[in-house]
Amino acid sequence: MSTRGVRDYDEADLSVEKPKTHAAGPTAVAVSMYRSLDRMGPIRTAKTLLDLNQAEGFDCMSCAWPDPDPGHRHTAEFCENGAKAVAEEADTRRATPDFFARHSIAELDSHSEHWLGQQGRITHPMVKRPGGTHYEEIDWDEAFDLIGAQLRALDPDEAVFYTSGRASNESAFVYQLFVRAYGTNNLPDCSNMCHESTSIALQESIGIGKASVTLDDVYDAELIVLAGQNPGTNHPRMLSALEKAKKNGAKILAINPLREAGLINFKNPQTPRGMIGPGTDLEDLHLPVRINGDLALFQAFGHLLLEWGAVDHEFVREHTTGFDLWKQHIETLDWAEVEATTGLSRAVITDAARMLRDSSATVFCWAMGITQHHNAVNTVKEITNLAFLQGNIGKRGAGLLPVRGHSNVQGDRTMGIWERAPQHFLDAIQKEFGFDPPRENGLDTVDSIRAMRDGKAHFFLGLGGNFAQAAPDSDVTFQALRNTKMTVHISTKINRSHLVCGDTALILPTKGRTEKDIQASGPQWISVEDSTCSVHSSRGPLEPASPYLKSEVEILTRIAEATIGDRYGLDWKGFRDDYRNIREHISRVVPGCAGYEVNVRRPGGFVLPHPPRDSRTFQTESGLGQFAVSPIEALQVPPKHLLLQTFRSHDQFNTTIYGLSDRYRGIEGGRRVIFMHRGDIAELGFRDGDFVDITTRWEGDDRVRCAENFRIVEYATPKGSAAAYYPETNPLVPLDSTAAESNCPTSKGIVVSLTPASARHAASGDGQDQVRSDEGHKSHPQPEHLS
Ligand SMILES: Nc1nc2c(c(=O)[nH]1)N[C@H]1C(S)=C(S)[C@@H](COP(=O)(O)OP(=O)(O)OC[C@H]3O[C@@H](n4cnc5c(=O)[nH]c(N)nc54)[C@H](O)[C@@H]3O)O[C@H]1N2
Ligand SMILES: Nc1nc2c(c(=O)[nH]1)N[C@H]1C(S)=C(S)[C@@H](COP(=O)(O)OP(=O)(O)OC[C@H]3O[C@@H](n4cnc5c(=O)[nH]c(N)nc54)[C@H](O)[C@@H]3O)O[C@H]1N2
Ligand SMILES: [Mo]
Repeated sequence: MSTRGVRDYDEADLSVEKPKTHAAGPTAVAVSMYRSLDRMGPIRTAKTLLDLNQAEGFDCMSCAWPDPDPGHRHTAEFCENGAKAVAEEADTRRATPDFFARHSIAELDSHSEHWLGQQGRITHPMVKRPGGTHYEEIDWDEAFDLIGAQLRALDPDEAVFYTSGRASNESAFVYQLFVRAYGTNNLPDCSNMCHESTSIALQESIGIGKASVTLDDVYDAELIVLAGQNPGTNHPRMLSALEKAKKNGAKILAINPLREAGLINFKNPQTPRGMIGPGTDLEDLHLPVRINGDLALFQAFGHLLLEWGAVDHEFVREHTTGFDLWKQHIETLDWAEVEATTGLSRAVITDAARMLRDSSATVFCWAMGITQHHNAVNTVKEITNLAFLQGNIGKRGAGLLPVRGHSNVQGDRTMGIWERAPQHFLDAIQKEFGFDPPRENGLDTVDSIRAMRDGKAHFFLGLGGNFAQAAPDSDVTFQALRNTKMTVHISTKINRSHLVCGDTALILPTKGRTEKDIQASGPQWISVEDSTCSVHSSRGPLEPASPYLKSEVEILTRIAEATIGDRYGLDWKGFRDDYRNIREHISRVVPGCAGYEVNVRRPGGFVLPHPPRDSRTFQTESGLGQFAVSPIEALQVPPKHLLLQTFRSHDQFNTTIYGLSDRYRGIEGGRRVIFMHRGDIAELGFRDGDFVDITTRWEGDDRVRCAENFRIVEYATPKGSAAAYYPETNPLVPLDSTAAESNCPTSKGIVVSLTPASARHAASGDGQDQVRSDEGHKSHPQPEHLS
């Protein structure tokens, strides 16, 4: 049995309390300040936090939630988790060549992701040579030469170029240009594991894969639907927007297996009411949907709205196609199937549908609870059907709002980081640079893993991110990466991906968004796009963590020079010397970016065009909004099995584990927990507090996937629906279990069974490197392979 148990705490330190019924408030401020001062000290704390999300400051790297207009920002325009993200990057600790000399790669690999991140910022470029046991310092020039030589020895389609959504527009544009000039479209990104289902669905139904609202629409909405999203933790600044909407009279409908604290009540730290008063109640109705019940639920809403005649006939007639077919399908709805799939009664579904009926301006928000399922693309299309039905597109206070994850994941796509970039984008590249980029689709994340596993790709470059730990099926992904000739990571801090290496492995340390970037022509700034298509500039206030760091643009252009030299006359030096040269090309290649340099420098930036939002026009095949018909598909769960969703705690950013406090859900001092319904615990013969191993049941292959030693926590989740944290549970997500059409891993819908833990209280470490968790507990690093 192959398992991997990343443990960074001692079970004895894990405590479970009652979940909270409000988010933010004084505790959030205290935690922000404590973490910031602890990691950065007082001067850097003041320098960074006062600059964060200000018009002339830097963009928060935590999430992609939009900023208010420049005139309406607070002195402290950030949230607890934004402060933690800044503290994590502006960390004063350093992982120097000396550190790497003291710790072999195997030893580092025995530590948890939390511990790795605590070692501080990487200061020098590092290499692991073939057969080597340690990373050693390498000269930048030699590093670029090694990469260039390796890439020139390969067929371009044998190389994989990954991007994590923190990269700026400038680095993303340069990166995709290099990769295409080199000769491949193998540009997988984190979006492939995230909102890909949204992009595919919206592209088909409204002709553009992005949100159709502005922040003002959220403020003006009469109803806000929050489906499969936990804003209190993952988009905390969204709570201020929801509060404002509530003050303006909006209602909130939350659709989530869990009653997340951030959906219940918000204590806004910017207001006295939030600091010492009762806060603002947010949700008006919470539907504790069974995992993956959303498609059936949205169809039931459609059914009731049709029955009640709550239809914007003019919008449907003028702007959409496919209504009649959809209507026929929806009218035959089987309520018994809906109730079984959603775990909700017809009565409560009807209450929720009334909220839709009574609203003339609804904003639909969603995130990973919707997109990471087998039927995710269809679910997003069903949300869009509902928006069409009531004309909630291109109308004030209404629209579709897929809430993006990484702070610039949307911008990276706009700049061409896409393994299936549209032909018109490739045409524009050809026209601008005079070479014909490859036209066939490249590999996405899952296909890249398959290609490396099968010996068809031999090179992996990661522009940020933590591919090894973020991708599904950890054992398969690790093996795939280890199969390669070379892995290269452009990173700020040590993570698992540096330890799961190819024959040669390179770590290229880069400047983060908090840091100054000075090039030949002087200080540079970069630009990013948020969830609502708003593009603006960002400049860091701090001195870089080490004098040896290079910016992402510098690193990428040097790799390009070392690989393809001046092929096609591309002026890589000009790009890095002055980022204005990059933006000039962006202004001619990327749709909607004419005048980019000027527009993006305006305070608050500019908003990219969005035809459905701006003029109710749809660049779909039919030129109209496309109603879609989808069969209800329910995940089949055999007796004695559960559906497991893998989600985020309040103290992490994806694979970066800030600390061990999932405060809102009452978990402190540990992460290996599985949240379960009381009835399931009893029926499976366990008790709250028992330790279990989790095993995946999947028909796609006969591989046994197991994650060991999780403590059962009784929790208010629908019967049959369980939850545990990512990335500890990634070994359980089968590589080939992906969403139809989008190929996004089904991280929110895994069928699992539980057995009593086999490795309970395994050896408690070597005693040398005690990890200090943020709550002051002592915990011990433990071997990851517990067998
Ligand atoms: N602090 C912080 N901020 C972040 C991140 C982070 O890790 N930390 N990550 C960033 C990234 S990349 C992303 S993509 C976003 C993620 O933001 P979210 O999508 O909010 O993240 P998850 O924790 O995956 O939470 C998904 C929510 O969906 C619910 N859910 C699970 N399954 C279902 C289902 O079948 N139906 C419904 N209706 N709900 C379901 C879960 O209970 C949970 O509340 O956040 C971004 N912002
Ligand atoms: N089971 C399960 N798996 C999931 C998910 C889930 O919900 N469940 N969610 C999926 C989602 S939504 C996403 S987006 C992916 C996330 O996948 P990734 O984006 O690959 O992962 P992150 O953890 O965000 O990447 C963190 C690393 O980025 C590097 N980094 C930080 N700042 C910078 C910078 O400024 N520049 C550079 N170059 N590097 C930097 C640091 O070295 C850090 O270790 O994971 C996916 N995987
Ligand atoms: Mo994401």
